[in-house]
Amino acid sequence: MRMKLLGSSALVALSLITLGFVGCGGDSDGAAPPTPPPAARAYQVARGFVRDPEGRAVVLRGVNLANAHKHAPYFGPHTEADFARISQEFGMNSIRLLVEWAAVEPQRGKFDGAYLDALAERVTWAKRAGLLVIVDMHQDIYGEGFDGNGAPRWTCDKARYDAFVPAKSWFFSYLDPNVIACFDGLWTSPELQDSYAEAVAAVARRVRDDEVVIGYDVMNEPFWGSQPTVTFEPSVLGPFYARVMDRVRKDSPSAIAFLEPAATRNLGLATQFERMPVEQAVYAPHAYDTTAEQGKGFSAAAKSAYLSRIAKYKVEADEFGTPLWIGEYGGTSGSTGIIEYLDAAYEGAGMAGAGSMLWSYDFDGGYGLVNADRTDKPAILDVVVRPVPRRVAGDAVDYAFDSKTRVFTTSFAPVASITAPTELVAPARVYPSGFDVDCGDCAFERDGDVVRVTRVPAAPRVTVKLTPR
Ligand code: 9MR
Repeated sequence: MRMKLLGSSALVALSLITLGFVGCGGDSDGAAPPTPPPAARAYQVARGFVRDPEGRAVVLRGVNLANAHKHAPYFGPHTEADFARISQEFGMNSIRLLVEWAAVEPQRGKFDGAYLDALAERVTWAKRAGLLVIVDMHQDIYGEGFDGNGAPRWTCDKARYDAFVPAKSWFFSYLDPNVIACFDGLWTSPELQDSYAEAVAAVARRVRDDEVVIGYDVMNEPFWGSQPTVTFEPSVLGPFYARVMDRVRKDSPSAIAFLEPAATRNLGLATQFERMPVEQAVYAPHAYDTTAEQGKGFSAAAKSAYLSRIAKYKVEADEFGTPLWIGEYGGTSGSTGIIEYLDAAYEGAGMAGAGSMLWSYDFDGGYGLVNADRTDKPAILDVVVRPVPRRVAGDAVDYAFDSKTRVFTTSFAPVASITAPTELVAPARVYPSGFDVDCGDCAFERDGDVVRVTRVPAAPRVTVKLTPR
């Protein structure tokens, strides 16, 4: 296998760190239905943010749902009540909903209608809970042939699966030559890429709802196979993203493309993208500290480098002219420094005005937000459940929370033509005795956990501050 990467020690360090993604594809399901008319209530990308139909900047704060979706039967124990909890109790407005290619298209060219129905049911739960959905075409270690997830087995040679030797830590398995060969199969086969695109389009046809499913994270943590890392993004991954989104938009014209850089970016290497390869895109890297991802905890010394990483993501997003959305951040609940780590993730996202999605809303002793026995992890919830400026009638939004004083501030440049109110959510977990609102010479209304700023002064920047009672 050609491995024109970065030298083998860098490669080992690289693969050391998590971040995988999906695999290859199959046939289409025949003629696609006619393209639906443009949506009346579509979300779209403008001036550095995802915008709601009223033009407000939407800060997508939410959870990944869920690790439990990776393997058959492709759904976890979550019920509609869990979806409601994300919104009502955690004060979040969105989920990154994990979908597996193998679940959509277990046999080449045959889509699993029962799976798609069950997926659509979850989208209905999200809608009733007031959550926006970003469909995440997930993968780890290419696919099911390698005891990973994502691609169905039919997308690569059985001999490759048979010859695979799992590594001790799952993410090292990316270095297995058989895994690399299957990724190469996808990156070099237009037919397989078309199959992938058809599978995502099959999902889009079943769940399209412009008020809820706002877009597609086309591939989780794209791995480069044996493609040179310096050209993989612009020459291979970008055209792949364009191919998939062109196909998806035939069925769902308003779908936003949430585009991840290559997994090398998540490991700290520079992105080689100079622009996003499709219109209406959101830049969607992940924010893991590589030491923490190896189970070695998060130290105070690591914080500034971690914040710099997120600040650099913001610079990249600005250069691309796209919003920034951190599709995954998180850590295992028992690990050293986990509270500081999650706090830093919020701080970094807030400085960048970015959306961010916790990995993950599972019930387990690891990254899961809740224990396996369904009891809460109070210290984790205390740092994950935070106020958020969920819809903002303006530009250049940022936000911050001081965990000692519990003072929350958000500021933005108001845009007079956006007439819908700015909405902040201040969950009761953060302010059990209530909170005061200070926004200078503005007018606001309160509705439980929600503050609606209905009028702001004619100033270049407005700051809203919440203080605990
Ligand atoms: O937390 C997940 C772990 O339990 C799984 O064994 C592993 C392989 O499927 O995936 C972990 O989740 C990762 C996600 O799929 C991709 N980004 C990093 C996540 C945390 O390591």
